[in-house]
Amino acid sequence: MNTEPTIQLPGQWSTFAPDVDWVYYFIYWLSVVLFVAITGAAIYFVMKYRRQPGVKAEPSGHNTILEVTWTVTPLILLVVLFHWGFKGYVQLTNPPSDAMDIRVRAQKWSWDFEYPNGGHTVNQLHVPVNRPVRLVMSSSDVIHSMFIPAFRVKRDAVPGYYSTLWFEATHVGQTDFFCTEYCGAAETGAEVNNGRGHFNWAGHFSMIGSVTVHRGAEWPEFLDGILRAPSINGVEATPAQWGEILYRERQCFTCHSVNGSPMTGPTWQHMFGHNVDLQDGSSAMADENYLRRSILQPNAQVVRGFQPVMPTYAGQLNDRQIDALIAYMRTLQ
Ligand code: HEC
Ligand SMILES: [Cu+2]
Repeated sequence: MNTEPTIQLPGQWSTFAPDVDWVYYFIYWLSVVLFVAITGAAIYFVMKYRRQPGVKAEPSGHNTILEVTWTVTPLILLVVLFHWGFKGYVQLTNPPSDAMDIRVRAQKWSWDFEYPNGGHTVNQLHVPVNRPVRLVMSSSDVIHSMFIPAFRVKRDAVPGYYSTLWFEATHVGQTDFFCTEYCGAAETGAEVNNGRGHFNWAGHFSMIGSVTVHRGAEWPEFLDGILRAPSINGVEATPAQWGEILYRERQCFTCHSVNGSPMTGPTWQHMFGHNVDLQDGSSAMADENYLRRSILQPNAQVVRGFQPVMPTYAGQLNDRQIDALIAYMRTLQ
């Protein structure tokens, strides 16, 4: 297996990659040979049978051997290709029964991954090496599509339907995944930095992320880590520091600024401890209970002047993470 990229294909990082590449190169070289042979024959015949004085054009009649050959040869090639393709398709769609499940939720414009212990990551998929993993995917709005080139796998995430995708990574390291279904874009109203540049648009192009393949021994440590406060220079982060990390990791920044400018959602600056005007004409005090409810049931109390477009984080953020986010909001006075 070649884990380095070639001119045509990315490195081979999963058990599928060698087979997929074999079929790919077979079709590629078959096309090259047929292109040269057919174009060559066409040029040769154009020269050989060009109009010549004194020679009358006449059909040459049947040539049974020739006709059988050009019918049977492609037939055999196509049957072989179908056989390989179908075998590969069956493998790709049937995960082994001991595969580890990761729940994938796609939405405009991010990916949420939920691991067996209930921990989450956003736009960063983590998997262990040499172990079959099954992604159980859904979408909460439009059709998205998960494509991991180095694993040679791709499948749509469809609203109202679970689709699955499985692979077994064979190489430790970090690679990219993409959304390969154009899923729209919108102006965010303010400049945001998503770590790959400054934008005042969010959209399909923001649905790019990384896949980290961990050594088997590091995997339990990774699972543990997503439930705990991260450490900064070896010291466990304070709740407010953790909240700031979650603000970025969980993509709150795509709709909420911390500098006073309204975006798709209200700014978090001067929010904690102030009165908030609500859509229904009433107002509420932005205390811990109000903020917690805004995160878990965003449509229960909608802030005046904003659309009810915030997704719920119920089941995605645990209590300690919500506490950390509130602690961070509290510092933004
Ligand atoms: C898709 C855009 C979007 C994302 C992503 C988003 N929000 Fe919101 N949020 C909104 C909008 C719009 C509102 C105002 C309407 C409402 O109250 O539902 C809002 C309101 C809020 C409020 C109440 C604000 C106020 O001034 O009263 C809080 C708290 C909040 N969001 C927290 C979060 C947290 C925490 C995250 C990340 C984990 C997050 N939001 C991610 C769009 C978003
Ligand atoms: Cu998408």
